[in-house]
Amino acid sequence: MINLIQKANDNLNRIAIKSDEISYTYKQLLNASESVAVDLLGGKDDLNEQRVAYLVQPGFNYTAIQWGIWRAGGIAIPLCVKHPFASIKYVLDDTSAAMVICSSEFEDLLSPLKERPEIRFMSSDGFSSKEGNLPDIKMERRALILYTSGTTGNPKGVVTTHLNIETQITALTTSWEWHKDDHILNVLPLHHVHGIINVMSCALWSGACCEFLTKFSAKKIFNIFCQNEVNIFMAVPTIYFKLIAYWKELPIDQQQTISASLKDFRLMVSGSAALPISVLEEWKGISGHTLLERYGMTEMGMAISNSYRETRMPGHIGNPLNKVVVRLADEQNTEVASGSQGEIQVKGPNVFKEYWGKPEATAETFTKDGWFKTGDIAIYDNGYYRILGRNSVDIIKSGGYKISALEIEEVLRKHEQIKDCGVVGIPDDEWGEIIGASLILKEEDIDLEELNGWLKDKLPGYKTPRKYIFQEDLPRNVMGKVTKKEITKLFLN
Ligand code: MCA
Ligand code: AMP
Repeated sequence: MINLIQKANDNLNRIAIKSDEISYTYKQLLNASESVAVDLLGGKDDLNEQRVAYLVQPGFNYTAIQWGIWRAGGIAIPLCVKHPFASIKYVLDDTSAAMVICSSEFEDLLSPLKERPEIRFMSSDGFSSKEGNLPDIKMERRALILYTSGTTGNPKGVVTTHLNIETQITALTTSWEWHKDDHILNVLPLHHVHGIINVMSCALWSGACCEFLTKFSAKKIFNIFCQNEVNIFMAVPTIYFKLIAYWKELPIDQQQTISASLKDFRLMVSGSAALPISVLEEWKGISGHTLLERYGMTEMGMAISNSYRETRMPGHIGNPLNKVVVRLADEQNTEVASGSQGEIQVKGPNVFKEYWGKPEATAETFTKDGWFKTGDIAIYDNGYYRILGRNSVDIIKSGGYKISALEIEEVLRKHEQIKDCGVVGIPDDEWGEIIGASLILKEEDIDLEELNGWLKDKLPGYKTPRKYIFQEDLPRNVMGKVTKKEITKLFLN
């Protein structure tokens, strides 16, 4: 996102990134990303939207690589550091990645792919300092592909352009009044919009400091907060739940120290899943802050947000952000009457370009007159949007991750003892939903430990079912369609 990088020239000597207790300036970031770009180009003028995937922990190298890919004219594809080989291979195949950059800790994982002549493998530690001519990148060009689960089995690659990303960033930096003196702590994975755009890119756009913690730990987060440098925090509701649970177990003097540090924060945001009012209230008791809840999606960045300055309405997501147009529509894609519920549909330069290599899926997700159909159902209530649910039972939100029930079912059906299965989201205070699977077995018994072990190299941990039930047959309606709500009820009993 090319203006993001140009803006770094205004802040050369300021701290851009803090990772592993080392601080890096914007100048270091510009130099390192130039070296990456020159190496990626290898003498060419422009990568011309070649796909460059990278498997690197959040930190200075991660950012330098992302910027380097953009400066060389490539499309950046961040891979999830927790994904098993099968999920990574799927992304590399789907995007026909030309280059893969990885740090030494992931070399073994990727070694089966090294035989492939069409992929150039590079080490993230191997970029020596270089200068060179870099291409001029137009804002309409593709910049990023992020994978998201949908109502079809396999995840889809969401393509955003430099313009989309810039619009997504500036909507937030203006609304939430980001400035140079801000300092944010990132604890989120960097293969999703929440971490990449809302946290990292907004900070770097503003000349602020983005500090990274690679592995979630409530203790480490509070320790960092108590150093009184961080003044902005953004997380999914599960993380606030975990922080509250940890804080409650601490002795009173430590609780007081943490609460005193939190009171000095400028902004605390929650999103990626519905924020339970109980979590909002408990966090307010601990920190003195009413969490600012906002609503977004991989395909459009943030679309609707509570206000930074005005009242934040618990249980509501607020109003459309700058340049984002929102309507609520019925199943015929007609705008509903004021006060009625409908699907959130969105237009604006923040909305993605396409699903990579899937023109039909792209066409299906837009109305004929160009509204992006989110699948989320909402109502406009007392001057604020409020989410009521989704129009598909096959999407599960767990720990802020969007998960397709169908993708998990497809994998489970490949197990030799499983005849059929139905996967559902079970409401859960901590995770939002946890994944439950009803199994129809070919034989009488299955060893669940063995099953989870078998799943380990096929699905990431957060897509693995936490609860199982066994049925003779799946519940179906008169049309023969599996009734997922009946399965969910069985888990709740
Ligand atoms: C992990 N575990 C789970 C789940 N995930 N259990 C139940 N349900 C789950 N979903 C278990 C693991 O198996 C493990 O158990 C233990 O929890 C720790 O796992 P780990 O993966 O290490 O989890 P964690 O480190 O504790 O992380 C929890 C987390 C993480 C920090 C909340 O889930 C997370 O980073 N979530 C954020 C996702 C995100 O950024 N989403 C944004 C996408 P055991 O120890 O027994 O093995 S949405 C987006 O970008 C849009 C645009 C938006 O609106 O923001
Ligand atoms: P993702 O595809 O991972 O980007 O997830 C986007 C989805 O997360 C949206 O379609 C919503 O269902 C959900 N989501 C994001 N923010 C919120 C929120 N504040 N409240 C409820 N759901 C949310």
